[in-house]
Amino acid sequence: MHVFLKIVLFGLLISCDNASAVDPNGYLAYCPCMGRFGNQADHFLGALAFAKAINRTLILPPWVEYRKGEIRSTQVPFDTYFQVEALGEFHRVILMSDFMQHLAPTVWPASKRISFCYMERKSLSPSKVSKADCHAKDGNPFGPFWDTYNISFVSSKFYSPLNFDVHHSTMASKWQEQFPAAEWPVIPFTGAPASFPVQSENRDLHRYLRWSNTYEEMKRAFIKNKLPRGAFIGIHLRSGIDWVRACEHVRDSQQLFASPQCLGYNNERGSLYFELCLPSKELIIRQIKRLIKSVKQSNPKNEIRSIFVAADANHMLSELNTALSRMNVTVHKLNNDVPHLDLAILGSSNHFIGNCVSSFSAFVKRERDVKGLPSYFWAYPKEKERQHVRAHEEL
Ligand code: GFB
Repeated sequence: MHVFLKIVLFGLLISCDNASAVDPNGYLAYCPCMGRFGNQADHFLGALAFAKAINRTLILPPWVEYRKGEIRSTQVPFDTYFQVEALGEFHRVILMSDFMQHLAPTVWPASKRISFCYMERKSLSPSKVSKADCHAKDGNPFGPFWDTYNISFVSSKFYSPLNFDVHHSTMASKWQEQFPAAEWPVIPFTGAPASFPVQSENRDLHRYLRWSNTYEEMKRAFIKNKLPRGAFIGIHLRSGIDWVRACEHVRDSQQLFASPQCLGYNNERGSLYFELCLPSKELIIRQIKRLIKSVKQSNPKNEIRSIFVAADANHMLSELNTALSRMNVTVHKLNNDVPHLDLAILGSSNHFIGNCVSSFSAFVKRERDVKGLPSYFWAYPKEKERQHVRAHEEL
């Protein structure tokens, strides 16, 4: 018992020490200030790759969320949704709250907080006359984000012409030469040090994004208790008014948001078309029926028994129930709007059909790719006129 206690105490000492051990290679912080979850997740993978390349510990930012009726963003701790330990398999990381509580007082005192941006950013308040600055806390979510940890900046640093593409140049060593850790122990970026959509080289880092125990358990309970036994298809429907407006840009673009995930980063697998962004209800039903039939043929022992629908606006429950009742397939959704639980369930379905343009769908596709699970996109590949007519006859 005595020896056992000693071992436990020693273990505790080591873990306390690790929490407060300073990384001599420095730290990287950033505000996930662009877009909602899907965009932020794309950026996160880029930031993780960048932190690894310049050999700095990545400070895990909270996720920035926007609640209806609230003017300031809400910051949700990183580990609410994802395990910190799993990321540690790839690179050194620390929760922002831990860093601010245990390390910032010595590593990053208030008088040394200098924000980083590519070039001068204009202030949102025109009356504010100041020298060139990042204005890192101007506006929402910028101000609320740094305020969450009582961070203010005393000045700014512009890093132009450096960039974050560490895969195609000697960019990482340029960052290290220009901003050595001894002089710059923390580099806090005004926005994410990453591109959107995620660079193809960084997609695979998704394997280190593992759901927190809470979400893992909620997902398991839903699949076990709410869905009938047997295989299910997860589908993502994106049709809210913001999306309808965004899809108008299809006309004059080669790519939109996450579309490289199906079209290829250089359009090597096709060019953009409207249905890829906003598929019709008929197309959605047709594609689901086709998948159910094909699974029945290829895997008769594990037929599709249900559909799980995740949607931002219209879940099409009645249309889908009517269309699929003869096939003995039931249709389900969450009772409440819980986007991350939707994502976790979609990530575990036997088959997944997502929206190629949406970064919310892209999150699911990446998770499934690293797990080796099959995914498809609405209206992809493009239906040829002839197939279209034949499919109509089948309905
Ligand atoms: O995740 P996200 O960046 O994906 O933003 P897109 C869409 C947000 O809508 C999600 C909600 O973060 C969710 O809050 N949402 C979308 C959903 N689909 C679902 C769903 O199936 N279930 C639930 N519960 N919520 C882009 C934005 O969205 O849309 C761009 O990122 C821009 O910045 C554009 O605003 C119009 O890539 O789909």
